[in-house]
Amino acid sequence: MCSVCSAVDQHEPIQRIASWLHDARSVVILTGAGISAESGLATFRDPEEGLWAKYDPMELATIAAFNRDPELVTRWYHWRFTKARDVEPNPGHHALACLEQRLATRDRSMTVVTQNVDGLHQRAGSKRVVEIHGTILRWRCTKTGAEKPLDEVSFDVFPIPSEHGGLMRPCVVWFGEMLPEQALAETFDALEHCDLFLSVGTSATVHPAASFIEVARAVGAKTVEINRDPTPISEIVDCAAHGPSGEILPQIMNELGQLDDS
Ligand code: BJW
Repeated sequence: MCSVCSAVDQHEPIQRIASWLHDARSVVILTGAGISAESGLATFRDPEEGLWAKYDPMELATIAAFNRDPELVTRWYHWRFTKARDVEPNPGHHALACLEQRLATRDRSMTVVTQNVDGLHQRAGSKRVVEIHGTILRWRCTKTGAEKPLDEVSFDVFPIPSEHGGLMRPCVVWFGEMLPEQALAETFDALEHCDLFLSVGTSATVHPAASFIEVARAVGAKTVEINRDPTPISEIVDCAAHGPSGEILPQIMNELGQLDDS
């Protein structure tokens, strides 16, 4: 505890995480909706503001829901990408982009494995981003699987007919759907070679992402959680810093800067 304000003292974990990043050779950072919260995008499981507090995931985020009511699901994802397009990356996204650059100059590698579909890591400048739950910025035909970027999809009618006789759906991974093969392969490759794993802004409840930490632990990587609230992995990580990632990540970068300069 901090002796002055009686809040939990975050300085020690921040220093520790920075020193581990300083020494790491290969870093994997798993991110979730919490990292985009400070950009103004709702998370899923917040009891009051979360998307699943207002909408039923089984009515919106499954293929059965889309087949039942494609208009409703298409309108919902249209609203979601409009929100995502209108917000900006926050200091948490920027800190990770900066970290990747900094590690690259020392010949170290870093992979962001994100569950987010909003494209904010890339807009902040992160280069190596694996989107395990797909992206809302591409849509595909339900009949042929042919993909299109958002600006080539016309949202004049809902649902959106594809030119091949199917419907256009977002390239996101719904419950019960397999994760993209290539993204999973890249993720496991990064996990099997990492010596430091950070879980940032995720409730660590959706599989298989929630079990990536086990792969990292199995190869002997140190594990870290940065999240506003405690989660099921808080007890097993080597170090946890609880608070907004848009504040904690820049603080870690500051500490790292001092270590790199010393
Ligand atoms: C902050 C903050 C701030 C707030 N700073 N932090 C094994 C066991 C049990 C079930 C399964 C299993 N394996 C597979 C399953 C089934 C299922 C599953 O996991 N179900 C669980 C819910 C139990 N998984 C699947 O179906 C997956 N497919 C699959 O495994 O295929 C094979 C298979 C099929 C069937 C059976 C078995 C195997 C696919 C999962 C797809 C998830 N899709 C969604 C929607 C994507 C599209 C869209 O965006 O609409 O992905 S659901 C939703 O949850 C979204 C997210 O990516 C995902 C994770 O949520 P996330 O990011 O963690 O957000 P929150 O809201 O949960 O948490 C936010 C956190 O941030 C909180 O902790 C806050 O405290 C924190 N926070 N502000 C820092 N400022």
